Amino acid sequence: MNSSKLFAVLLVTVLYCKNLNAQVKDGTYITLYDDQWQQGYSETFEVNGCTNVPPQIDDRASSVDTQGNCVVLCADSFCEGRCEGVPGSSITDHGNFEAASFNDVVSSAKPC
Ligand SMILES: [Ca+2]
Repeated sequence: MNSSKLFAVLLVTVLYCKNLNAQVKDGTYITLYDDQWQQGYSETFEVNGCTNVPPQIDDRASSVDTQGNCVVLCADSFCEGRCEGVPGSSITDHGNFEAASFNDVVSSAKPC
């Protein structure tokens, strides 16, 4: 096998693996709402590792729809500052962050 054939085989293998990886990747999507009880302005986004929330909902979230996933929400970007698991931790109700004194602070999220 000459080197250009070897290169072609490697390229195809890399592209195939990348594609395979994309197919098995299982994204966790959540929706943050500006108001309590999943009301008002909202942003739905993929939580893939530690993810900063979209700037439009930064420091605004008052409730969340985790779409059945367990997520950790943090008060600062890059999953720093105070973090609370949903469900779990002090946020036991997805609909009311105020009850956990966690209103209008969420800046990042990560899977549990
Ligand atoms: Ca809010």
